[in-house]
Amino acid sequence: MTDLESSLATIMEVFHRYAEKEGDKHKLKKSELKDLINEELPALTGQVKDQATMDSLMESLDTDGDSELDFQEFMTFVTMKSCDVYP
Ligand SMILES: [Ca+2]
Repeated sequence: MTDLESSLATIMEVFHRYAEKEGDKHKLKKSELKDLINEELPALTGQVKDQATMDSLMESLDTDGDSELDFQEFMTFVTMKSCDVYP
């Protein structure tokens, strides 16, 4: 695999590792997203402790309003974070 292909596979693997913890295995609920951020993106985001921050992040990413993030919605977050690193 190329670097980009293996990177995409890694993103998908991390998404599923957290998504399958509770409930729908193909979607991240807010608590799973919080764990993913705190455990996998500590340098980029810092620890998210504040519930209001999580609530507004979830609200902005959850475009279909089902209170969970599917892979496509999660990728929006990855894109936002990538733009923070490489504006
Ligand atoms: Ca959703």
